[in-house]
Amino acid sequence: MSLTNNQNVLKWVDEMVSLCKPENVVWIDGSKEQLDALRKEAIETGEMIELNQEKLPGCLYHRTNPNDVARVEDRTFICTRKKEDAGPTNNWCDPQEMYAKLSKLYDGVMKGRTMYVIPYSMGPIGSPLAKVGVEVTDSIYVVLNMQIMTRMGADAFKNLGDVSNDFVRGLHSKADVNPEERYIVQFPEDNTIWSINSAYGGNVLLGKKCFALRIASFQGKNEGWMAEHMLILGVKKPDGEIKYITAAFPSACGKTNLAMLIPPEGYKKDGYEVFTVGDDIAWMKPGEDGRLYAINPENGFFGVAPGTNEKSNPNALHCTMKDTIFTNVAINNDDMTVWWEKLDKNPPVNATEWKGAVVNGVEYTAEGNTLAHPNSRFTAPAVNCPCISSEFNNPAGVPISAIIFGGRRASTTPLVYQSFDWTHGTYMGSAVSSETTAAATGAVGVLRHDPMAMKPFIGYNVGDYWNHWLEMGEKLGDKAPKIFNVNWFKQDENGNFIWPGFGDNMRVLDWIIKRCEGTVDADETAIGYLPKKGDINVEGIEDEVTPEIMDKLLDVDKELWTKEIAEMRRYYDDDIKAKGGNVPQALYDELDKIEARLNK
Ligand code: OXD
Ligand code: MN
Repeated sequence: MSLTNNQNVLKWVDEMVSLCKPENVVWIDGSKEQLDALRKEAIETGEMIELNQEKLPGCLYHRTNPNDVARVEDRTFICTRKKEDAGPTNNWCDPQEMYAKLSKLYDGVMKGRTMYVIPYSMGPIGSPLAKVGVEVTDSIYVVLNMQIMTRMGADAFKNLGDVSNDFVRGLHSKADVNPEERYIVQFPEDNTIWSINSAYGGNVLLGKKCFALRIASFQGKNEGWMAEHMLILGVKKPDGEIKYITAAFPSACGKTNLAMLIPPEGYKKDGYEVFTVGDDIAWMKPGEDGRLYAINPENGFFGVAPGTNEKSNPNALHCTMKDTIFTNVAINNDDMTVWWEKLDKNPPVNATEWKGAVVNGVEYTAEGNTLAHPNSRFTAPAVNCPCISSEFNNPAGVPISAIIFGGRRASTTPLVYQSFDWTHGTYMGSAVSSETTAAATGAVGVLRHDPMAMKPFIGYNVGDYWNHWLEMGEKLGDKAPKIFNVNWFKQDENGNFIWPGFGDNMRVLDWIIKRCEGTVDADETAIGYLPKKGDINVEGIEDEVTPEIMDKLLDVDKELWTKEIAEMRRYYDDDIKAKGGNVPQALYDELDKIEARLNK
């Protein structure tokens, strides 16, 4: 039974059925009975494994094909009619050509299988910022994950009504998980996503990266809003006011950890608290009062498991204690619980590693193997989060006071600095990059540019995207959030991190909030406003962060910054402009201005 009278939806689903030729079509209404039946079926077929229901109630385990464990950027396409509209950061193909090629792969692909039709809302149902999607898939794993990650089920159609055509059409088939024929394709001009031959979350939960970032960034440009790869958090101050901040970091820079930060003791005593609105994606639009408001379009967390532990992120760990799907972590066979690297120091002796082999976990890890895949994941409902914001479901979103950019930089970039204005902040976002470490690649100091942490997710030409940022700044005027850059990863000469990070990042948020309120002064430097000596509170960590260390953390080295500016000029010229990206003149002007200030 279909769940809507919307003819646009019905017609499109019919077309997908004719193409994929499933044996059955099941509309997902989101009811408990239906989901329980699907869980049961998935357990019976072996697609999912039931974990210890006393220790991990409602939790399931799933293993993907070893060739299918991460997003595949080289097989991800933006198909716009004109190649220049996809720009230099995307793979491109003509939409008609791509539809024709993929139609052959989808033709009859669901024969003997069930097609599940999943209505979902990105954002709280009823929110003016929310959008509807429909994903058809042949995977129960996808249905169960979408139930956690989105507002899924019949209610999602309420926002759409009977006549609107404003929904994103997502077609997914795991097919036979053939990496040679794997495609993750966005057609932004048609509100359409086609994904085939993968069953890994980031490629198949089409509401997330494909819709909420790639398609939504394109929609946002045309409709006057922004879809960003940003966490959203609220900081409650001792006076009870909550200030909301978004932050964009490339992967492996701790977005989920910052979103769920637990303040240091001194801050807690003073009454500070941090609340999570989102850990990965923010949709932001000017509100009636002219300020920028953000919602988290998601309804859960698709977090990286390894490294999550009681110290790094107790709140995230807590999220995974019930109703969670684990993918590619290890199983402790003795009690059917889960384990991953750095969860604790005790790998299970009787373990099943992520590919499914039963091993002695202690010996196996001692030999240098990992029990969990490094990109193994938990899919956990947002309601499980002990510090979830009371505004999480607020249809109006939360007003944003500050936007933070950051990356992993061993040197050059100070702990924190503030842009002079929105345009300079847009420059800072365009300059986001992460440096590889010796441990990771063997080569220290290799820069990977990841503008606004959005490189794999901008659904159109990056030059137009930067221009959209500049236009949003003009629209917001003096109501625009202040823009900051942080770097938790500065190192000393011996490669040791010199900032403790994690909960202590609250000290930097504190300075950022005070800058927004205008209650703390700053030093004007060539690169932006930096904290004055003594203005980053180090109470309780004075032994670790001595005045000398703080000097290093806040150092602006003229030579390194001259190199940085030269590299940005090269990046704009060679990687963007020469390849069809229209770098706004205002960003080149920012380069000139920083250079002039450095040479003053
Ligand atoms: C990512 C993710 O890859 O959130 O950024 O999974
Ligand atoms: Mn992400």
